[in-house]
Amino acid sequence: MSNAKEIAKIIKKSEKIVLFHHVNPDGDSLSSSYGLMKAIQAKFPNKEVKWVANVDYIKKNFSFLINDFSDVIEEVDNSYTAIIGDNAIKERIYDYEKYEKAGIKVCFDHHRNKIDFEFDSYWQDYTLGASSVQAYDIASKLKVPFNDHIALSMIFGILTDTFNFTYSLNDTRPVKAAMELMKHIKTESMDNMYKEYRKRTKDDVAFQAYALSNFKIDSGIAYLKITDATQKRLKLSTHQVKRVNLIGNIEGIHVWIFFIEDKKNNTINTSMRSLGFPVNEVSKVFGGGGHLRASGIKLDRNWKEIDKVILEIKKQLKVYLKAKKQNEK
Ligand SMILES: [Mn+2]
Repeated sequence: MSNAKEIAKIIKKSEKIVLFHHVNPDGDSLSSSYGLMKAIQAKFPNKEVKWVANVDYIKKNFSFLINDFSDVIEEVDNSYTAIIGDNAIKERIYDYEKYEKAGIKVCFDHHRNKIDFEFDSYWQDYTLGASSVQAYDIASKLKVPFNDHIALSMIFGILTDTFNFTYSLNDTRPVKAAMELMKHIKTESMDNMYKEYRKRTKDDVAFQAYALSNFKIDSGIAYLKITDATQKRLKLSTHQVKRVNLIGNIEGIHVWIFFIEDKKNNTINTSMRSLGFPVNEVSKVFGGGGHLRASGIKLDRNWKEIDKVILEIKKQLKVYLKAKKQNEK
């Protein structure tokens, strides 16, 4: 198993480096790719440090943070060292065909899944709330001269993946990394980032109203089915409706789920959250993955499939609650 020091060493030795993000990048994926790229560039201005990126997607969703795409490249060959963070699944790399061509392959990730592609260096730490903390560790091993933009680009993933530290619980590492980065961030930049990131459209609010009035409760499980027709009616994309925590943390509820129909890909995308019940164990049964308290599955597009998931949760929840009760005695 690799670590920040080893990855920093590889970066030092490489003259050409290319960063990758995962499919549909979130804040953590962007901090682990774009943020780390900016950090490496600042430290090594003579190295060629590039990015493979889904420009349209990022422009559409993260223009408040990223609007310079001059480092995006279309071709990768074996003269490059490729780095992917926040993901160790081949299928989820944007895009794996290019990653595969690199001469040296580096991966750092905070998911529980085992890596499923060839690599030269792999650092997995699933106890961390965000891969951006790993990216920060690598950058600090390299003694990067942080500035406002680099620090903001790296803290973004820490704040979003830990939900402002509520998911990282008493782990001091995300807080420490954020503290160090924050020293370089201007108040206006932080303010603007939060304002933009938390912005809700009227359509978002309409969806929230829908979600809160239509979710179902069954034996300690709260869930909402979001059909393609509903998404069309509420003018939302499958990506925008991924706000499962809208129905989270309700008293007496152990698991909360969104079942989102994705007509284009012929799937029902399932997002599960919990307060400690290992939802990733349920995901595994259906070929999904993720974290203990946050996990997902891609089901076939047949609403009967969701009954199977609910049934499996009921089965596992019974065992979990029984064990928990015994522990409390
Ligand atoms: Mn992440």
